[in-house]
Amino acid sequence: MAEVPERPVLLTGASGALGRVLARGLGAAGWKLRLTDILPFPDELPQAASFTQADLVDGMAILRLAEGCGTILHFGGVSVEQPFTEVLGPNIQGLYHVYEGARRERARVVFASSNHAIGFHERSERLDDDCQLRPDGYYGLSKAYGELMGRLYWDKHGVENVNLRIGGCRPKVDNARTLAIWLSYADLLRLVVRATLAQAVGTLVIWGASNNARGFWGRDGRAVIGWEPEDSADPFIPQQQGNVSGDPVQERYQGGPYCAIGYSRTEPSPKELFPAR
Ligand code: 15L
Repeated sequence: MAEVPERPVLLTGASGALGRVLARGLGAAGWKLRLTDILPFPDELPQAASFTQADLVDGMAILRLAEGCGTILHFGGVSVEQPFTEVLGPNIQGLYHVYEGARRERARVVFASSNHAIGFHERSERLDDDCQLRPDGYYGLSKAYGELMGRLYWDKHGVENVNLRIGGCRPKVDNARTLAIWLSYADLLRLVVRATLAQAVGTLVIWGASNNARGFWGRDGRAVIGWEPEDSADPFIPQQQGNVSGDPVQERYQGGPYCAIGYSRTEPSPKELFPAR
């Protein structure tokens, strides 16, 4: 029989696309799940699961939900680029509530970080887990903050955490950029299982991408948890390689469309570069 965590697992963002994949997969494996989201849970509840509708900004609610849990899978919060004021509550304050819950319960945090924490690296670069954080918007900034929160809580309180820098986790490879960043649902599920069950993890960053030949990312902490992706975007190369945006900012950077949102940099003119001439 598949291994099951000793203590219950809290899953935030349970009603979101990835939360639903995890609730279904982990529920089917017999995990004792405490699901939560600001929105109602749209699916049938797995057998050993409960659901509580709650806002991440409500600290008391999150601390109560974390009581007795051994792991918090933090997939909740704003999941796309939004104005700063929209991101602030769920992704910054909410993250603090999650980490405080983990500290009190001696629980591990598995955090859904994102490629948008490093989105302003150029596509020609191959990045390792210790590359500079280069967020491509307020959403990406909140994910970078989340990774740093993990660093702080490990160093100061010994709270273990695994930060999954997820690429594009969706059912299908939908364009040329996704050929590099695709993470299949099945690879995500196996990744979260290993991040939860692995013995000692400290604080880790793992690139959340399947085995894609066109990938941007290299070394990370996957060996510590014993995970390797099994799927690949490669079969979709012929169909998707020409499916590009035509926007130079999007195509230049790893974060793609997020980099172009509100982008106001202009290339310096020769006069600005060489004012003396
Ligand atoms: C993300 O972080 C988002 O949550 C997801 O909706 C996609 O936009 C993905 O990044 C991506 O970069 O394609």
